[in-house]
Parts: sequence; structure tokens; C-alpha cells
Amino acid sequence: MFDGEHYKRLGLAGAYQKIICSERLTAEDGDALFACPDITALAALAHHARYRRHKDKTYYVRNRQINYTNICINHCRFCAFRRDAGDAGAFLLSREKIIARVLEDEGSPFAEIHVVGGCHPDLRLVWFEELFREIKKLRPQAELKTFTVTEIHNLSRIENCATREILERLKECGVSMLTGGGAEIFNSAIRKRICPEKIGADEYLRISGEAHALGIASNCTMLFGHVETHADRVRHLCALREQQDKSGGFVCFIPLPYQPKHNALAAETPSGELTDSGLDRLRTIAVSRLLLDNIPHIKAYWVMLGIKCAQAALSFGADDLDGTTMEEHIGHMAGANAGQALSRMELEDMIRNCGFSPVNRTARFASLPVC
Ligand code: V47
Repeated sequence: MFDGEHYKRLGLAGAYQKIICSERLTAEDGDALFACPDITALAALAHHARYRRHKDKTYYVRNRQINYTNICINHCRFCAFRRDAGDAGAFLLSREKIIARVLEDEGSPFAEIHVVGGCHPDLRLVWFEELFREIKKLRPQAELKTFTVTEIHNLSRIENCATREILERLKECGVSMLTGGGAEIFNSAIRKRICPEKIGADEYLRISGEAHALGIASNCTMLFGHVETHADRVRHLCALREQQDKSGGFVCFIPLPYQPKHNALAAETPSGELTDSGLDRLRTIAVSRLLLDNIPHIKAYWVMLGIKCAQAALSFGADDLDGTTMEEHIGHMAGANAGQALSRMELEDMIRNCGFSPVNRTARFASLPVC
């Protein structure tokens, strides 16, 4: 067990006191936590914060991911998934194919249907409205978690209307939540380098807040481990925390480790501290738990972290593993190799084997019966 003296020696006396007293950390505290050489001391702090909120509960969801298209007007340099219309491998799934995937639930309906795709140049909102109404009719129990705020912005461009109108119309047809993608890293200079055409941090946060005001929850993310610094990560987390103070609808934060294969950014990724390092991933999860004092859940996304790192992350502040997923393309096309699906039993075993108690959940983290 570490005492205050140990944290003092590590230069973390201030952060330690605040964490014990449940006080808010500053960005500088975040910098100091990233700089801490003793990873187990950092883990102990993050685990304390996690345990205070969730005890030994660890969540998972019986879900199905559906990527409806990879055709995208943006050219994000970290993305191996996107294609231009007409490129080899470009696709747009038919409504029939999407519905068939929603029905692949072996009689035990998914709790969450997660629908995201590229920013298609001209796919109209009505196409999605009809699709989502049909999904809700066929599987009323499943929560529809659809689109990143980037796609919401793209739909507002196609429909020539306000993002608020897009969100209202989606809510009307049963969408209860947005996914967290598209945040990448908020530092505008890095954003210009890695995703120059994508909406900026202000728009990401504004549209998230707008959804929250309409009663649509959302997740939030950070793409890390590419050309950003630890300080960029800390400022990104603080910006999410500030938005959450205002609008309150972020349910879960998902740190997404950059997958370096088959994308334009790979050539620029430094081979030093910020490369594919398990410890850097765990450190990022711990600092996220400690800085994000107002976001209830931290996801160890097994698909991109890998199974072993995701399990370790449960002792570094994470309390959720995401879910069965069934298929995943965005991470896998960029080199993620953790497999595309896990059964509910496998997820529960993963959790129990780390000494935690599995909780089967909905998209918005309501508890459901376990196996
Ligand atoms: O928006 C793209 C990221 C996101 C790469 O809300 C990459 O519950 C790593 O947001 N390496 C999509 N990441 C995934 C996502 C997500 C996943 C699971 C659950 C939820 C949720 C959200 O993936 C994109 C982008 O930020 N991404 N390329 C890459 N090479």
C-alpha cells in the first residue's frame, strides 16, 4: 500500500491529496500524473477513483456494430477504413443487409445497435429515418446508438438545416444515443495535420451539448498514441470535462489507441515514447479516470486495446469493456487484431478472471440480468 510520502517523493503530493478528498484535478496535475514513473502508484490512484464509483462492477453490453458505408468525404490521415465513391472496396450496405444483421441475435435481442459510417457525400436523412424506424419496430428493446457528431454535422450539410433539426428528427425515430467517435485530439494544430477537413473541437463539443439538451446521451473519445503529446491528451480531457459540466450527457469516455497500419499517418508516427506501448495505454486510461471526475464510465475497448490490455485496464480505472460487437472494421482495417466478436460468456469470464463482477448493461448503462 502506498502512503502520502510515496506520492510526495513522486511529485504527486498535491494530486494525491485531491484524489483522496474527491477534489478536482487541474491540467497540471494531469501532466504530473503522466510524468509519474511508478505505474503501480498511478494505478492505485485510478483504481481508488474507479472503486469509489463502481466498486467491483465491470460492465459489458450485448451489442452489434454496423458500419453502413465506408464512403467518406473526409480524408483523415489515421483512417484505413474510408474510401472515395467508386474506389475498389467502397461500399454502402442496402437496408435489407442492415436489417439482416440486426436480426442475427439468436432470439436474444441485442441491447444496443451501434451504427456508424463515413461522412457520405449525399445520403439523405430520410434513408436513415426509415431504417431506424424499421429497426425499432423489429427490435424495440435495443437502444439505437448511432452516428458520431461528425456525421450529424455532415447530415446538416446535406439537408441544409441546423444540426439541432437533424438531432430532433433522429430522436423522433428512436435514436437515444450518439457514439463518441470523431473527437480525435482537440489540439487544432494536430487536427490540421491528421484530419484537416473534419469539424473542430468547438463543433464537436457544441453538437454534443446540443444533443444532451435534447435528451440524447452521447459517448466521447480521444484518439491517442500518434503525433500528439501527453499535454495534448490532458487538454483534450479537460475540454471534455468542461463540456460535461455544462451539458451533462456524456455517459462514457473511450480512449482509442491509434492503430498504425494501412493509413497515411503511419509514416509519421514517432518510434519513441508514444508508439504502441501497453504501459502508455494503461497510463492514459488511469489519467482519464482521474481527470474525468464528471463522466461516469471509462471504457477499455477490447477491440482496439487487445484482450489482455483491456483486462489490465480494469485495474487502471476502466469499468467497461464494450461488448459482443459481432463485427468491427475501423480498427481492424488499421491493424487491430483482437478478433471481431466475443460472446457474452467470454466477456463475463474476462471480467471474473480479473476479480471483478460482470454487469450486463444497455447502451446508457442500465443494468440487465447477467448469464
Ligand atoms: O471516429 C479511426 C477512430 C473512431 C483509427 O461510442 C481509429 O461506444 C484507432 O468511436 N486507430 C470510431 N482509432 C470508433 C468509435 C467507437 C468505438 C467503440 C465504441 C464507441 C462508443 C465508439 O475510431 C473514429 C476514430 O476516432 N479511428 N481510425 C485508427 N487507425
